[in-house]
Amino acid sequence: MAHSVRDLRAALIPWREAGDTVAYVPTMGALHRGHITLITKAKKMARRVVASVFVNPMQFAPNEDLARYPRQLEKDRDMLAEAGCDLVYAPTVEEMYPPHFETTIDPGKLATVLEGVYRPTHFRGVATVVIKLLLQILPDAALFGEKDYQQLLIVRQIVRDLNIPIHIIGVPIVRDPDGLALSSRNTYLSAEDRQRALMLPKTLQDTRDAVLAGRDIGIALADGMANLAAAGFSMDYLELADATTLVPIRKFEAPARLLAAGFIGSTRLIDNLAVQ
Ligand code: PAJ
Repeated sequence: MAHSVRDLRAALIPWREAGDTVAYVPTMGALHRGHITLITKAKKMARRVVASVFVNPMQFAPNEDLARYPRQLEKDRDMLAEAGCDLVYAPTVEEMYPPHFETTIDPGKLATVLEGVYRPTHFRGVATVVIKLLLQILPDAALFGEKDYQQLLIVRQIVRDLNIPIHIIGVPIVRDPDGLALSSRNTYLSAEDRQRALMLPKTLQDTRDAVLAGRDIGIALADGMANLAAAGFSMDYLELADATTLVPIRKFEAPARLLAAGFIGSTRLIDNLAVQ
């Protein structure tokens, strides 16, 4: 396990000298089967796999769950080793943000819609840490889950805009058998709240089916919002958007994406689904 840029680069040098390809999976730890799926996919793509575990303070707003975000580095390390990860990079906050740190990445338009409306500083924090991590590791490819669909699009945008020579690979959402998308934040849910949370994936499916059946999009979304509210959700949004620009659409055209975010109690959940 490396905790500094220096140790990280020392571990990478012999692999690069041997001509090994490197795939990279950034995480905030508290790993579950969704993260492990990214590792397994990375392992199939490259000779070496690096994962990072870093709970990035810059992407949490002051009122968010930074302090209570689950931390279990030992367990994460064991899970990563088991999945075939060759190196875990777990930098300290001081290593990533030393005194006098100033530079941040502004991802532009994509960061201002959907999540960006409710978490206006979030993607600046994500973008800054992801670009730092990519440049520290310089992998051939980096893998991101579609669970954070807007994040994936933003990373693609920045890598393209800044000519960063790394392939960005999107991986489909991994769900529990009952449909709930796996998330480190699911551990906050009581058994009862977890049951109510199932309305989120169900509503996405129902709304997708309604849209594909030709129902008016505004009405389908309003019905979905009503069902989620009835199940106990306090919703931030349920939106149908163009799958690449995230501009809301009211006349169906594929490829589109349904995206939703809302609270069950104090736990904020996000999910999304392709509509095509
Ligand atoms: P984290 O929430 O730990 O997620 C790490 C990666 O795992 C992300 O690419 C995320 O989309 C993916 N992931 C999480 N749950 C998933 C699921 N159920 N199915 C498929 N993929 C899933 O996303 C972050 O961390 C951070 O913002 C980070 C990119 C590490 C920057 O700090």
